[in-house]
Amino acid sequence: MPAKAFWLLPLTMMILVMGLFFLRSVNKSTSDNFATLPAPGPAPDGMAWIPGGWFIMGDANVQEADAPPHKVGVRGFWIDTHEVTNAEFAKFAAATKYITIAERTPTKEQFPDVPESKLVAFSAVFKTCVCDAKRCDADAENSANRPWWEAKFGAYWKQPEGPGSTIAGRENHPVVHIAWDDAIAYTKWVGKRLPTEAEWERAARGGLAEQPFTWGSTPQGADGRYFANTFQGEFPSHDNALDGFTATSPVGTFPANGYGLYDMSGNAWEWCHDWYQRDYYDSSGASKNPQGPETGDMLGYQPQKVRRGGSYLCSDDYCKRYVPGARDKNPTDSSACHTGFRCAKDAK
Ligand SMILES: [Ca+2]
Ligand SMILES: [Ca+2]
Repeated sequence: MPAKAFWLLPLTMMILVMGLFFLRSVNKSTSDNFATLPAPGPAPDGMAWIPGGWFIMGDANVQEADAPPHKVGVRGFWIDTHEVTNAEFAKFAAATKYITIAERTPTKEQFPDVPESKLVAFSAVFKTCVCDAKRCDADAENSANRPWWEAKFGAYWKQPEGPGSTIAGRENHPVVHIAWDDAIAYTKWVGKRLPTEAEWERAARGGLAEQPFTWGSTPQGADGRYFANTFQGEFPSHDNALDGFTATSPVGTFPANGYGLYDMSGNAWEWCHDWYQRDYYDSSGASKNPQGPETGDMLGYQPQKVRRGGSYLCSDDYCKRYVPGARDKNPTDSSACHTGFRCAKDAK
């Protein structure tokens, strides 16, 4: 065989293989380019379009579980512009006669170590207390053991502070004392779903890249300006309420982020679809439309789901988790005075 012919076959093969790789990369970059997709139609009532695209998810400066920041892509989707309110949840409860987890007597399976006589319906209510929060945090085996939490009989969404309290006058505040299972029941009723953790963070960042806050880089309180309902002062002993609120605030009180969403920082924590694993980001890497791990880290006997955004109890001196990259978690049946949700919806 002539020398030229001898090289012709492998050369042709090499060109073919390179061509295939080139075509594959062109297809990949086209299909990954979610960002150019416009809203598929008029926004459903009370929702905003979050354009798909790649973004840097996570935060290296708050907790280990939020790091490392990594590249994630999500498809475009709809999300509620505000947290689900008491008025909205009341319609659902009236129409379906739904009883929230906080109203139900817990079972022996949920709390195997609690005597049956002490199993009563309850929810977690915050109480001001004088203690060293960081020291308490280090000593507590789990979040329920921290002294600023009280397992309060009779506390639920209609009685946020327990028996005798009411949501009258707070119809436009986020509904709280909502367990993950309750949020799912509501989303099904309204024909929506919970956002994934990646969708939630994409939405919270409001189109800003790698900024510490949902509104940019200006700290809370700079020049007396407050961008979210959080906790000022010394946690958990004294809330100065320089932002105007010691508990929940009406949704939409603070400025919207770049996508027109309110309270993505603070006010009420918001449940997400995903199971929570503390080290999930170590293994998840760059991914498209991540749905979270197969199950969650355990708290006692139960795996935990993700919640996001922080609440009116987040403070700079103890828990700065009102930033868009910070994560939190709780079991699906746990509820508290600072936890609610908002809904998402697929583009159809
Ligand atoms: Ca506040
Ligand atoms: Ca919120």
